[in-house]
Amino acid sequence: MMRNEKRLIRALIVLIAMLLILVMANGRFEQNQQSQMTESEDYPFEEENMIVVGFSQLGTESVWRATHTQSIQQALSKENGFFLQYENAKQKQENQIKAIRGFISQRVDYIVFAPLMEDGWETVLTEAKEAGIPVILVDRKISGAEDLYTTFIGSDMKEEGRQAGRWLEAYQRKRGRLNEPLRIVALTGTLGSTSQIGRSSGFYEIVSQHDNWEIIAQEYGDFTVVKGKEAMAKLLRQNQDIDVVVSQNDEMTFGAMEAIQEAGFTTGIYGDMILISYDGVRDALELVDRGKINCEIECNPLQGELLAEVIRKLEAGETVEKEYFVEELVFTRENVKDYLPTRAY
Ligand code: GYE
Repeated sequence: MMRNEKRLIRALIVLIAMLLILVMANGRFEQNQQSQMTESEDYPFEEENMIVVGFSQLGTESVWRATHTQSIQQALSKENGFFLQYENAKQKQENQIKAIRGFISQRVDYIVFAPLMEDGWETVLTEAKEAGIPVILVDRKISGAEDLYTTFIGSDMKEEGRQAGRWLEAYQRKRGRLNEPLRIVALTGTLGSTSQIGRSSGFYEIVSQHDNWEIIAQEYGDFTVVKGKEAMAKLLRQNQDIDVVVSQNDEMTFGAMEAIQEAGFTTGIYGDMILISYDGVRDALELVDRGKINCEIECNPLQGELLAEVIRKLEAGETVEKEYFVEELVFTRENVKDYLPTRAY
């Protein structure tokens, strides 16, 4: 072989070796990059030192619920220092239990949850307690041991029920009919939920103070339009001599109004039946303004800010109250115009 050829081959070998080194080095760099990425995707909160919150919402049955979820998501945002994991239980207790177990195994800093009904949480909340994870109840409460949760943030449901009764009293008094007989039907929410239990007992408390008032029938409408309509239609099939309909949320009220209309009756100020509803979402407030719903007992879903504040207090080692109630109003045709233009939901 000529000397020049030998040189050329040697140069080629060196060149190939250099290329190989470069390719391998690049491969390693990319691998490194990728593993860094998956690490930060799996554990962004650890890296950025955020407060990790697992939130088990009970479902998406109403505008109230959607607003409640949104309020919590907005307040517990990344910008505010939270890493929020949201789970929707779709109205099934077993899904909520599963979600809470998931949060426990992930060792989140806090568990926030809106219990579908009051009973049946002892086992899973004891597990959370044993894992040392504070539980914050929002919207609805649980029955039994109070040491299974740190604090509650939501509405005073029993007071909401009383408000409905008190409004009815005032309305009848104003019309000079306080002593006339009143035949009342109730559309109630999810059986065994704090909103159903509290609103019923608060309202019945006032009803029982009037011998001339009678709750002639009650049906569960599960807080949805469809069930509310079904329940009202059933009540109307049984008895059409109804003076007052009390419906425990706006969705059931919308459904009930359809059933009432289909049966040939009207509601509201000039209607055949007095209609009282709970929540006070914008569409319902519009119906108050039009005189079709007599009274809306507000239930305030904007609980996110208060929740964030309470968690920050706990983070700072401060003691917190056992329950926090949000502020709520009563809307009638007299005051609703002041609130309608700014109603965000
Ligand atoms: O009134 C209803 C929702 O628990 C206060 O649940 C809540 C109730 C609310 O489905 O619209």
